[in-house]
Amino acid sequence: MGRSLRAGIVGLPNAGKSTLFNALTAAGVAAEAYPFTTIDPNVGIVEVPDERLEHLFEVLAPPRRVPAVVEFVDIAGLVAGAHKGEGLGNRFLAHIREVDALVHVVRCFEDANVAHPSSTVDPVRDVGTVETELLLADLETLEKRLDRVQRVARSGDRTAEREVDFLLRLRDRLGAGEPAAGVESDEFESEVLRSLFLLTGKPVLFVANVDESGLTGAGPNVSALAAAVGADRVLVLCCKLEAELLSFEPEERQEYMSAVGLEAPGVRRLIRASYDLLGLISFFTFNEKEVRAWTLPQGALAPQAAGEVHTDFERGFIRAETIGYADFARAGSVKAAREQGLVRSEGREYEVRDGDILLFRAQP
Ligand SMILES: Nc1nc2c(ncn2[C@@H]2O[C@H](COP(=O)(O)OP(=O)(O)O)[C@@H](O)[C@H]2O)c(=O)[nH]1
Ligand SMILES: [Mg+2]
Repeated sequence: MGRSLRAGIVGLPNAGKSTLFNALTAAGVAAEAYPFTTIDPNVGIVEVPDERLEHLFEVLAPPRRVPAVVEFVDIAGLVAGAHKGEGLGNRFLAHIREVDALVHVVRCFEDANVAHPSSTVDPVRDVGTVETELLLADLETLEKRLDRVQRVARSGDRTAEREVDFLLRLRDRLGAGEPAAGVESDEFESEVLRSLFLLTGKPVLFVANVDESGLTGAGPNVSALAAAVGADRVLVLCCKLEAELLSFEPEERQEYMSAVGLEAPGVRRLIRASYDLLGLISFFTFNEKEVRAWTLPQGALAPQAAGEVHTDFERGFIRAETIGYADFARAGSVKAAREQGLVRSEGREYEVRDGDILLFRAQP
């Protein structure tokens, strides 16, 4: 139940990973509401900012509000040669396997006082260095599996033969520098892919870590990065500024952000971008104790939403009383929504929409 999204922050040394991690996690959350999360200094639990939840909290007024959270992991130790155990090597790779998505911090800021592992600032080269390590680690994983499955296939095992075909196709793809993510695969192949836990199979959001001056206009470093990985996967942030913002009072913070041309704190933009990248939506529940936001993949059906809340709810799912968020906001209360016929009864096949408020009816 209620598993949160886990994002791993990766990048070369001195790219600004820990600075970003500190900025993200400084606000802190009440951990007792999230018993399923890990206790580890490199793991930070960050609330998903959501105005809809705040509005529901105000209107329904239960004792507490429980936002959805994202876990960010500061994954240090990536250097050229990591796949061979250089730097923190294997430990680093093991950490990456455990996350759902990667936030890849790329150094775009110039600062003579901060050493760069390759002396010069060159975001495209740096991205290449990191991606090569991930590809090489995946190729090793593939070789090991191939070795094993090929032996089985030689005995005429049809399933193993199918797997070998797919593994060879994957190996060609990775060998050509393409990530495992996006490979065409049927149902059987997708299952094989999942079982491999490949590092290049994860969605990646790039954070272009710029100077303060780089926030308003895209400098040559950001343009080059955007051209290399696709502009829609690049979020421009000044990690140092984000960390500094936290020391300000709220009003001062707003003033400072306007002065440097920031609409919202980077934390907010980063979480929003992660949700979009991963195709995640939110739904809400409430009772006399709390109003709560939950995370679901787009396309998930009502019983899966119920299962997030309580495993028993998924098994015993009958139907969910559902109010669209916009309907609720217009009606102003659950009672009014009911009177206006805006509370729908949805069954097992209902695809949950972003912002839905769900009341589950389950067999006890
Ligand atoms: N000038 C400047 N320095 C930064 C920025 N982000 C991080 N730094 C500095 O770069 C150094 C390395 O940052 P850190 O977050 O520890 O990098 P990590 O090795 O990727 O975790 C620190 O001294 C930071 O203060 C930035 O946006 N601008
Ligand atoms: Mg660090």
